[in-house]
Amino acid sequence: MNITDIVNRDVVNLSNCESEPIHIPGSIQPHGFLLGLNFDSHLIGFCSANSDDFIKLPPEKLLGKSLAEIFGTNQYDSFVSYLRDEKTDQARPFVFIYEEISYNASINVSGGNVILELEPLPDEQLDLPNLFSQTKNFVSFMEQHSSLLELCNDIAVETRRITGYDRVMIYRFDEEYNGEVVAENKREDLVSFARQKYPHTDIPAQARELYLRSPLRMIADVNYEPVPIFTLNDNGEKSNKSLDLGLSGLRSVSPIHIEYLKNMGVGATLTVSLIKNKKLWGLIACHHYGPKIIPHYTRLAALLQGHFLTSQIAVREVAEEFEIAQASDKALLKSLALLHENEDFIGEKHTSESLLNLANAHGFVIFSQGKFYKNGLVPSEEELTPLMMSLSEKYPNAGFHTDQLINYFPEYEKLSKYAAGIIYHSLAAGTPDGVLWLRAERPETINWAGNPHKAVSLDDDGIVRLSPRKSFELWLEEVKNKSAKWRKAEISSSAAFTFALQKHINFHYVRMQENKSRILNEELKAANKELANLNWISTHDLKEPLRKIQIFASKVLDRENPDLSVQVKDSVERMRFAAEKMQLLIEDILTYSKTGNTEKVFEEVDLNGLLNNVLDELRDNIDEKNAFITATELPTLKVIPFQVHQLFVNLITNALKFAKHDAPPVITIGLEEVQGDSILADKVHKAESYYAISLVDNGIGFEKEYEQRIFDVFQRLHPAHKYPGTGIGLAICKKIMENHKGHIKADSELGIGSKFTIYFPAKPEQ
Ligand code: BLA
Repeated sequence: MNITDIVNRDVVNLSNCESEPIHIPGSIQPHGFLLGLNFDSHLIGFCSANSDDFIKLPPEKLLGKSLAEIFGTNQYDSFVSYLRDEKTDQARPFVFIYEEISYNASINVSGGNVILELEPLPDEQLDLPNLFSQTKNFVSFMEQHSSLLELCNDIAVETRRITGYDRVMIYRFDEEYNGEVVAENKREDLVSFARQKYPHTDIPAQARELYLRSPLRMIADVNYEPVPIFTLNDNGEKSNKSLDLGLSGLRSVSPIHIEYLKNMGVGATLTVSLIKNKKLWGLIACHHYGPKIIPHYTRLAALLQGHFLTSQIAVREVAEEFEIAQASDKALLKSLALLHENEDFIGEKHTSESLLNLANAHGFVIFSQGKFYKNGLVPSEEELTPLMMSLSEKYPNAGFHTDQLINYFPEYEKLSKYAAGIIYHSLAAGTPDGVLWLRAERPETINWAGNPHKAVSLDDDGIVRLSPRKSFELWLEEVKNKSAKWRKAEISSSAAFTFALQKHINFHYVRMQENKSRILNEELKAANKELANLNWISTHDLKEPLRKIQIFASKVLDRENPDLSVQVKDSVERMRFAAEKMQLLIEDILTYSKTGNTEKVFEEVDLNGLLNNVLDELRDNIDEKNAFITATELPTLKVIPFQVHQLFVNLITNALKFAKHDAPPVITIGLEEVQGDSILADKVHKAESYYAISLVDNGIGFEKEYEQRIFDVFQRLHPAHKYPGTGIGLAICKKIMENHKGHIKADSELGIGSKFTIYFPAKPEQ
């Protein structure tokens, strides 16, 4: 018979231990022996070298045989039915008896093999632990304590009581799988490991992966000699068979880890996985300072402690998180109430304590419309401004939070005193407006057991030693620029508040606009009222004294008082002239204000007749200037007669006034029908047709740039002493055309003449 072992002899060192295939060592620990049966034939395909130590049969005598040949047909038959019925229930192990010695058989299926691990029973009997008292104790722990840490402590005490290890620790992982001893129960003389932290490299990923599958391991003696597993070498060559021992309790342990334990001075261990949401949350880690084997059912009792604790982790964590969430929620509701009750929340209520409490922050800042509103502990505005800019650029839409701002913005390290951690939300994308919750730096000292950065140690020659860290001397790491972590509830409360604040700001803005337009409206009304007053004042208070001045002046001058000196006469004459001008101005202003105010009564009017009336009215002026006026046939239109009358008066008076000195004025009044789209004015309907009545003169004209401005009130293009007038006439014309839903336009060329065109809708709306 040709047999061979399946020991994995690949050399493991610190640089490849992350990929060490710890599930297929090809060897076991010596406190039991292993048989691997072919799943179908039940013939022994694998056997550990130490079978001889237990049943006096070496692998050569076992490989290729049936179990019936070794243990007899009776035991074999009941084992086959056990395999069929019980599967591989650890709580009901199968017991083989060989030469009056009982062996506890733990069974698992691996690939095409059924693996049997046989350990002699300590007192020849399966010692059932008192499950009732264990459970009762656990229930009382649950009732006594609310915090998870207190529960961990109780579990450590209870596990040590049940198993008798020198030290029992509850070891908890952080996100990076660095571990911390969060609870410990130990022999009194031992140094405590409580609160110590160990780097994630101490338990590599493939080991953690394996501990999810197989939740309990025992290393009975770190000084053990691994026992090779043999198999038949069917074809005479070197076997490349392997056996997955992932679920086997006897599996031989990684030599790196053994060295680690030796460095720690530990003689034996028991480890139970604590699993939450399919992830390794932590371990119950037991140390003994000498070899230690505990029987099957005691191991199961330790496993049960693990299950107890596991069952409570999620519940307790959720309960603790819930408590925080409730407090944060309460503060959020209070903040929202303040927001709803205060129109100027930002200005008046930004210092409310509830704003800090909703995120358990030390500081809070709103940056809105170029102003900071600060609450609690916050950096200066000079320091906050660039931070706010950076954040709004990097996170214009999404929220952002961190407990270590310098990881994202190293340039703000000096802000860590107050802003080591932040929650940020933009208030309006594309602007620097936003909100910030701040947490101050929380300096922390980590008690690393040995320098975590020196997982690999160099010996004196500078050669990498194939051993884990030898030194477990405390290595204190000061953690800086870091705040406490933001919890889910705090993050979501801050988001909820920001959302409400955004709505509040928008609402506030709309209300402000409404307010503004209401005030404007009121001002407009007041102005209109004032204008009406002006009418009244003008007639009664202004016109009357002016009339008196004029009469008085005329009297003085008429009498040709010889006593009056030429200067006095001149002064009085000027006074009379000024009064006359003033009266004209008042009348024009009145007309202007009336043009907008008076009720507009439209009537069918024959514009030819209307024009004739105007020309009659201006007859003296026309004759005096020797003016020549021609007009084509004008239409009959629905207009406000007195206004259109005024319009023609103003336009013709203008043409007469701005005539050239050396040539008599020639004024031509023409008519055309045009489409709205040719007019180029805002309020004109493009699709409607218009009557375009033009007044062309040969006067002094004006420069093109004034073609628009000329219609503004008090706009003068020519010096008043040469061309007297109030500067309101054309503004009145414009207003009249607006009243008629029409338009007025000026075209002119300096020194050539002007053309005024007035557009009336051909079919005015009713
Ligand atoms: C496994 N390392 C482990 C295990 C623990 C630790 C608990 C599980 C195995 C067990 O003992 O049951 C680490 N044990 C600790 C720590 C404490 C403790 C931190 O009691 C603290 C009190 N180990 C290293 C380095 C490597 C390494 C540097 O320190 C490799 C680079 C490897 N650790 C390693 C391996 C295993 C392991 C490979 C798996 C052992 C196995 O199951 O075969």
